[in-house]
Formats: sequence, C-alpha cells, structure tokens
Amino acid sequence: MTNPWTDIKNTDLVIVMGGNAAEAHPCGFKWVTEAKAHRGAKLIVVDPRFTRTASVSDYYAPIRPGSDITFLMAMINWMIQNDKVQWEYVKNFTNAPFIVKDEFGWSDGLFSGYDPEKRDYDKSSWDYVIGDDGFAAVDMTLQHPRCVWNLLKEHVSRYTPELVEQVCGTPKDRFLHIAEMIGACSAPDKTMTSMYALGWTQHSKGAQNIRGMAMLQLVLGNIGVRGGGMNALRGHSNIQGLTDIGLMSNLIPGYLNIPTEKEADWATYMSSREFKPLRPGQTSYWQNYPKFMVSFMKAMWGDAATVENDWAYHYLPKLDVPTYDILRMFELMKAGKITNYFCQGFNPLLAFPNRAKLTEALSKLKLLVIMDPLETETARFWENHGEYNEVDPAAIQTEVIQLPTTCFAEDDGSLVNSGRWLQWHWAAGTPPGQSKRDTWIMSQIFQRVRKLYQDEGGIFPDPILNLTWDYADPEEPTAEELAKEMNGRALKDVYDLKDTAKLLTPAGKQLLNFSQYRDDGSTMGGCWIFSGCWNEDGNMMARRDNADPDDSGMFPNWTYAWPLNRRVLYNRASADMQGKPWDPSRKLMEWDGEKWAGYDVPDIAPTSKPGEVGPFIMNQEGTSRLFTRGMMRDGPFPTHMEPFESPIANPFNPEMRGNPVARVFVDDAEQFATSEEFPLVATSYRLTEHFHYWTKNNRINAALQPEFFVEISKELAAEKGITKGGMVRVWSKRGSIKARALVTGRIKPLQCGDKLVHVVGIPLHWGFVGAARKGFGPNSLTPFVGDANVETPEFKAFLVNIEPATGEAVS
Ligand SMILES: Nc1nc2c(c(=O)[nH]1)N[C@H]1C(S)=C(S)[C@@H](COP(=O)(O)OP(=O)(O)OC[C@H]3O[C@@H](n4cnc5c(=O)[nH]c(N)nc54)[C@H](O)[C@@H]3O)O[C@H]1N2
Ligand SMILES: Nc1nc2c(c(=O)[nH]1)N[C@H]1C(S)=C(S)[C@@H](COP(=O)(O)OP(=O)(O)OC[C@H]3O[C@@H](n4cnc5c(=O)[nH]c(N)nc54)[C@H](O)[C@@H]3O)O[C@H]1N2
Ligand SMILES: [Mo]
Repeated sequence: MTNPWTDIKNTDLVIVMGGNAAEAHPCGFKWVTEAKAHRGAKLIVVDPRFTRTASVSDYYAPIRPGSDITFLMAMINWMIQNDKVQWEYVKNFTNAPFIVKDEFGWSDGLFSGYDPEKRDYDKSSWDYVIGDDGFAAVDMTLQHPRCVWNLLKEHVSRYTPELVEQVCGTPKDRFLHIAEMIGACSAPDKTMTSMYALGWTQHSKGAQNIRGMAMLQLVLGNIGVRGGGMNALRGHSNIQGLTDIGLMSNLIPGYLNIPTEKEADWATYMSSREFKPLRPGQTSYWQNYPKFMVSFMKAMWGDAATVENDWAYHYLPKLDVPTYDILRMFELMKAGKITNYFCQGFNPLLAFPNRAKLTEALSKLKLLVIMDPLETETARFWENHGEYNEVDPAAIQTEVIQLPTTCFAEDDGSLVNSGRWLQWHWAAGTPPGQSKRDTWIMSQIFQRVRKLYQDEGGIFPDPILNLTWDYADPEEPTAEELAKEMNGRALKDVYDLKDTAKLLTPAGKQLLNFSQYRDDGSTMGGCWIFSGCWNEDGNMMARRDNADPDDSGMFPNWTYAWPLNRRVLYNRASADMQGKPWDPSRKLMEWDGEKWAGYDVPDIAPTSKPGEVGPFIMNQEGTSRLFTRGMMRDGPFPTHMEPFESPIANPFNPEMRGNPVARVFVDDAEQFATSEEFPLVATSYRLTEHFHYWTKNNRINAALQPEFFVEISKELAAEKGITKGGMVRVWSKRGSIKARALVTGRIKPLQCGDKLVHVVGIPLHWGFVGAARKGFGPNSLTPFVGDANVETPEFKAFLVNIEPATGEAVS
C-alpha cells in the first residue's frame, strides 16, 4: 500500500475492484466504514460477483473476469474527454511532458518490437528522446505530439463506453455512472482510494491491471495524498515482509536484485543499477544502491567481503533465467531436473494450478521435506484422492519427511502489514509436541551443511564457510538478533558524509537508519528499507503509542513503517508547486518557508525547496510514470489482453491468445481449451469463514463452511437442469471436481456484445486433510500459466463446463 490502512478513513471515495475486502480483509475494511462515517465517503465495487463488499457499497457494477484493462483505459479516456484531470499534478508530478522516441508505436494489440519467436519484446523503442546533455527532452506545455500525454490520449481513445460493454459485459450506464463518481475526485480537494488484491493480480497480465488503476490515480492527482493511493491488500499476515526481505528467487532484501549470468563482475552489475537522474537536479535515490548492497554483503559475509574481492560478489548466485518462480520450479521437478524439495509453510498441491501436473512433478522427486505446523495435502500428495487424474501410490518413490514447526502465535518477531508497518509480536503460547521454530530447523540444517563442507570440502565451500553466524546461541538466532541485523550496525566509526569530522555512530552501535549506510565496508545491514526499526533507541516496532495528531490517520508512534517511519509514500505530492497542501483540511506535508513539515516524514530532503526536487525520488525522472520505459515486459501502457482461456476474441487482434509475453511453458501449449468445448468462465475466491487450507482443521470453521460448493446463476442452473444444493461436476481441459451447487442471484450472466457469458465461482478452501468434508478446489482445473512480469498464476479466469452429478464431492 502507498498509504496505511488507517488513512482510508480520510477518503471521499473508495473503489474496491479486483478484491473483496469485506470478506478477505474484514478487519482492515473497518476503515472504509470509518470513511463513510467520518466524511460521508462513497464505496464503489466492480466484481464479477455481487460480493459481501458489494452488499455494503453505494454502487456496484459487474465485470467479466480478466477484462479490467479495458474498463480502466476507458475510465482514463473518459477523464481526458471530460476534462476531469488534475492538471497541475499531471504536468509537474508525472512524466506526461516527456517526449518519446518516434519508433515507439502500437498496432493490432501489440507494441513496437514484438518478436513472436521469442514471445518477447525488444523494448528499445519504449524510451524517451535523450538530449545531448544526457537528460530526457520534455515539453511542459504538453503540445508536442510525441509527449507521453498525447501518446496516452491516443492510446486510450480506443477504449469507449461501448467497448467496455462489449468486452467487460459491464452495462454502459453503470460504467458512466462510476465515471461521474470517480471524475469528481480530479478536484485537488477530493480524493479516491483504490483497494485491490487478487482479482487483479491473478491474471496473465495482472501487473498491467494494477498499472491501469495507478495511471488513473495519477491523472486524478490521487497519489501521495491523504485518502488516496494504490492500496494492495496483502494476503498472509507477513506476505508484505516476504517480498521486503527478498524471498523471491530474483531478489535480495530491500528490492535489490540477484545478479544475472551476464553480470560477471561487480562493476557490470552496478553499472545498470546506479540510476542517474533523467532531469536536472533530480534526486534518483537508487544512486545509493552501492551503499545498500555493500552493507548487505557485509551482513552476509563480514570480513570475507572486502573491497579487493568486490565484496565477495562471486559468492552470489547468478541467474541464468529471469526468475526461478514457483511455476518454473514445478516445471523443473516434472522434468526430473530438481530432485529434492524443501517445502516450508506452503501447500502447493492445493494452492498452485493444475493439480494433475503438480502431482506428476512431486512424484518425480527423491526427497520432499515439509516444514509445517499442520499436516498438509502436499505432504500426502501420493494418496489416491479425487475422481480424476488418479495416481498409483505404489508407483511413487518420493520420500516425504515432515518437520513439525511452530506457528506465528508461538514465536516472537515482526510482521509487516499491507501498510508497510513492521509490528512486533510476542509469543502467546508454547510450541506443542515435538514442534520446533523455523529458525531452529534452518539453523540446524545450516550447521550440518557447513560441517559437511568443513569435513569434506566441496566445489565452492567459501560462501557457506564464511557466512556470518555470530549469534549468542549458534543453535538458534533469536528474533531480536535477526531484527538488529536487518537494521544494521556500524563496523567502524561512521562519519557524516559532508561534515567529515562529525561522528554519527561509533563502531559497534546500531545505525540510526539507512541514511548511515556506507559503501566503503564500514557498515553492515541486512535489509536497508527496514533500517531504523531497531536502532540505539531500541525496538521501534514494539512501540504502541496510539496518539494521532490532528486526527490525520498517520499514528506516527505506533510501531515502525518502512521506509524511515514514513506513512504515506510520495507524500511531497500532497502539496502543490508552492508547497501548499492541495486540501488544507487534509494537510499531510507543507513547506513552512524553510522546510517540509506536517504529519508525516517527508520523502524528499526536508530542506529542498518546492519546485526543486520531484516527489517521486525512486524514479530517475523525479516524476511518476504514465508511460514506463523498460520496467514492464508487456508494454509501456496497459493494452487489453484476454485471459489464456476466454469466450471472447481480443477485439484488437482476434488471433492473439492471452498475454503474448506471459509465462507459458512449451509443454503446456496443449493445455488451453476453446470456448466451443468449455463455454463457461470460472473464477476462484475465498470466504471469511476460512483461511486457505488451515482452518479446515478447526471444527468451528469447518462447521461454519463445511462443504465445497460452486456458485452459479439461476439462469445457468435452469439451462443445465441444476438444482439448488444438488451435486454438480465441473471440469476443465485439465481436471474435474464435484461440488454442491449454490444457485444464486449474486452472479448474473453478462452480455458481452452478442455473446452471453456465464460465470462460475469456485471457493478454494477444501482438501482431503482436516475436519471439513473432502473436496477439491479450483486448482484441479486451473491452467499452468503466469503473469508476464511477476509469474502469478492465472487463477481468476479460465474455462470450464458444468453438469448435474450424483454422489459426494470426492468419490
Ligand atoms: N478469511 C480469509 N481472509 C483472507 C484469506 C483467506 O483465505 N480467508 N486469504 C488472504 C490472502 S493470502 C489473500 S492473497 C487475500 C486475497 O484477497 P482478495 O483478492 O480480496 O480475495 P479473493 O476472494 O481471492 O478475490 C477477490 C475478488 O476478486 C474477484 N474477481 C475475480 N476475477 C476478477 C476480475 O477479473 N476482475 C475483478 N475486478 N474482480 C475479479 C472475485 O470475484 C472475488 O470477489 O485475502 C487474504 N484474506
Ligand atoms: N485457484 C486459486 N488458487 C490460489 C488462490 C486463488 O485465489 N485461487 N490464491 C493463492 C494465494 S494468494 C495464496 S497466498 C495461496 C495460499 O496457499 P498456501 O500459502 O500454500 O496456503 P496456506 O494454507 O495459507 O499456508 C501454507 C502452510 O503454511 C503453514 N504455516 C503457518 N504458519 C507457519 C509457520 O510459522 N511456519 C511454517 N513452516 N509453516 C507455517 C500452514 O500450516 C499451511 O499448511 O493460494 C494460492 N492459490
Ligand atoms: Mo495470498
């Protein structure tokens, strides 16, 4: 989230599109209720189903799964056509004035540079015109035909309310009503907040859905302000922390990244990461990358990382492909190229797409180690459950070892919530039975692997032998020790960079925050963005002062928000070019004549005068981006793409299937169905009464939602002869499930042009372990395909068929 949960109360308009916050984030959703009470805010919901969030909304519109880009581009078009643009913001705080190369273009649903053989783009034309001075050319009057604003205008002109009706199935009058409501928020003193989750991410073009809304928010001037923002409602309680500390195959903590094979040495690696500003006088904060990276290397390898050996750069693995995401890992298991799998806190057999393929992949393993407090379906993948893709347990040779772990309630530590707050928590129970903390198990594994290297040598023992392991009890680091390590500490005395005689932090002490990180080896720090969370003032994450000056919603002394306890990202954009708040009644930051002051920690230098430095210091432009250069693999603007399985052809290119640069494996080309065979659109979702696959172990939750069901419209039930509460079989090209039919008025067929589209809703909480009745959720059916940028599987739009059935959910 750009803004904290508590800031939602400051908004005038909430749009929940691509999520179901009342159901999946019921605690955070109270801030929407606050906004309604506090400011008379309105709530819009756009969802294929009339959800629990929709039931408390002011206005609802249905949408066909996987068609949101069309809706959002049409919304931007409407804003431009109706002059609902926050002009001062757009001109100064976005890249609207930047001039783009002549070679850039779009036709037939594709941008310039597409190579069908590689299924990838050559992105060189997606760039600005760079002048002789090394800076990007701009036209502040926005008259230049090749400036980003005019290219955007042309791009979105194709998306009309009529196209929305045809592609999305959203009635035109509903779209226009929502446009009027949103358009009001282009006024400098009106804000809208966007709350989204998986309804947008779980598509083969998920990242572009989100960009679509981010661009709309920029056009309205709603980023960096109170009550605005792009608010990703994260899933598991610490999933924000997962990405923050780099638990992705291509990341290092703090959104630094793992080198690629092409980056053989430190200098080559750094050359593409120390981003120079693209406009005069801009900050471009990533120029500090070497400080963050060197401090990370010192945290990892201490004295073994030296300036002479490029900070032990050769210890880091180098990627031969862009990522080893989960889809790729299963692909490699299936091909017999991965034989051992440590599965920690993950139940892929229920959580990942195409159960038949996953079962086949797991069957090829020699060793599967499960670290989990519960028994999971994945640990028992070899059992013969379900009515399709039967497996023969006797033929599976995989050895499965289960290591029982504790869960969060039995550990101390911090959780990072969606609003980037690092909140410390204390163990509330003692670990039952033989369970051990994850940290203990991992320490044991590390110590034993290190011992093997010590005793037997190996091809490359140095990174393991030299890993820093200076914990008081080497058998298990404490949460406190790990948190302090992530904050960082001075290895030598740290001095001010300008006033070089001024000692900031003496050797051995915790660093104040990442402003004290250095690239000369004098500091160490495991995760720069977290730095400040545990300095010499103590554990800032354990702070529990709930004072909220001026009712601003910032709660500055409650826990610690990264970065630097900043509550709203890009908060300089909350004030105009003179530094006056756009809305004085919702002041966040203000220029007081000498410095930036207000209710938050400014995200530009506190004394930098208005007009000098742009609010988006993480970008080379100093501005936000309506057009991205090389950042997105599938286009600098979002363009409509159908899901891989769709009842409708892409109107811009009827031959195109899905996202032309999405993650698809060659083996899987045959997995996709057509709408002739499978005419119904399925989507999957969660219920408040369950948390994924854990709560089915709990009798109370199991009793609240005891049995697997699928949700269909009355019209579809009548057409297929399905009765309310009767059994149905739902099948796709990849598998088949049985469930009880929930026949409801909450799902309605959508009229998309001349095609009537039926939607089948499939909740995901059932399996074959636990107290609830057996059932197989959506992932017996879903396709093995992922988003082009972040490889999230396409769980939210695929094709199925349905018929009445007999028997039980699992026969
Ligand atoms: N009680 C409970 N709470 C949870 C969880 C849980 O299991 N139980 N899980 C947590 C986790 S890990 C996560 S990631 C979050 C997920 O939170 P959400 O994303 O809010 O949850 P979902 O129910 O998966 O999907 C949200 C909605 O997206 C809609 N949708 C599907 N396709 C589309 C589309 O193409 N466009 C649009 N506009 N909408 C679409 C669905 O109909 C559904 O109502 O919830 C978290 N909270
Ligand atoms: N079709 C479809 N599929 C989906 C989704 C969808 O919307 N539709 N949503 C996707 C999403 S967003 C998510 S997040 C996944 C969820 O999928 P998973 O993350 O696989 O499911 P969970 O059941 O939440 O958690 C996995 C395991 O973590 C264990 N666990 C809990 N605490 C600890 C701990 O402290 N240590 C260890 N070692 N283990 C612990 C739990 O007991 C549980 O067995 O499902 C994904 N799959
Ligand atoms: Mo999630």
